[in-house]
Amino acid sequence: MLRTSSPILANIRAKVEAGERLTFDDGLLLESPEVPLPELGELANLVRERKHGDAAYYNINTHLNPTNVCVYRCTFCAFRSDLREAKGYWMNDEQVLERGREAVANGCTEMHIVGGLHHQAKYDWYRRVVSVLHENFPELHLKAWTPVEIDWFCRLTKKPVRWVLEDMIDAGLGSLPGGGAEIFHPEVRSKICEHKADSRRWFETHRTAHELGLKSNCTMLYGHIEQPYHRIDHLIRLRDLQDETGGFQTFIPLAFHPENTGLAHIKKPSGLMDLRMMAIARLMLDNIPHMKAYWIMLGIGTAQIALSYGADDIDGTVRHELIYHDAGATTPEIMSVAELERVIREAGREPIERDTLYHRIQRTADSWRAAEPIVAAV
Ligand code: V47
Ligand code: SF4
Repeated sequence: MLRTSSPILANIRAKVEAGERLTFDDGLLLESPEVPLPELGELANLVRERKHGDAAYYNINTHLNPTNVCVYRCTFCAFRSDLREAKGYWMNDEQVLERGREAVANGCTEMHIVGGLHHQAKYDWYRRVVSVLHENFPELHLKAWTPVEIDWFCRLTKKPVRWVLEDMIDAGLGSLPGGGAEIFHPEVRSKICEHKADSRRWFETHRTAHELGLKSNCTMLYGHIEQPYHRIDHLIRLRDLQDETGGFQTFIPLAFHPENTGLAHIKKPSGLMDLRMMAIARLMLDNIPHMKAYWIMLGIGTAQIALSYGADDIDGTVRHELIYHDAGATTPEIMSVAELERVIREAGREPIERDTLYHRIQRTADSWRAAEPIVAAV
């Protein structure tokens, strides 16, 4: 039973307590500024604790952005570079391998690989990023490529999505990250990332990945030009695919960071909006097991509070993050395991190290192994 009870939420509260699904209109109501944030948080926390108790998951991970040169010009992106700009880079095999060595030496279980679509890179170069890492560091899970990249690989190879995914799995791909989703509604997508893979393609890629046995994540980029109904539409599209395939593991709400982007005139979303988005996502996405409070993007303080507003995961130690730091994030570039665990405990939760596919990790002094799967209560 919940402590607070404003009349505006009475109907939704009854549904959440009974474990019933919320509708599009319920979502719009949750978006209303009249809904008190603490009560929204309390409802989301009810769902979060039902599924995960006090557990808060993290992993030991690193990022690799093999190039920042990109043919596209998404207005929200501070990471991309033109071909001839000084900040542009393009890694060779040795540089990629060096990142693999560093990851393994630091106990990483996961490498998150995404980047630009380089004008001159052939498909084989993208494939080699994965195969070189997998051949040399088979224990490292490679969570790589968004549907935007998979769509680009389809153009380069003139092959369908299924072929590209199968070929990447053959090279060592372990799962798909959640990026490239932005806002699915065409009223927004056509303004912020007109030319890259559209929502139909995004869903085709994740559906096909799930059919091939891959797990994946999903995201939503909020706090720019979108309206509340675009966000609820976005969440419901994700929920619909999850009903079909069950392949999403984690949803990550991504707060827009305006610095150095084409939308620099827009103010960064407040911490209050971040908490509201997390709570609404937890309530709407009843069939996605995990909600991630990505500390790099939220800041450590907001990520801690988010662990009581629906989130059960805080991402990982992270190293070499560029997308948010190029766009003005002031968070550290890395957190030690001790610090991550301290941050989680301080928020009143119990830290649990997981691998990418949500198995508990057991460590000895110099090795680790994936133990039993983590199962969310329905
Ligand atoms: O698709 C780009 C977003 C995404 C900005 O799967 C921006 O575990 C805010 O998807 N301000 C990439 N957001 C990051 C991503 C992600 C992050 C952490 C974990 C996982 C996971 C996935 O970042 C892009 C885009 O939506 N983005 N630029 C910006 N200026
Ligand atoms: Fe390129 Fe991705 Fe940036 Fe868009 S978000 S410009 S596709 S790197």
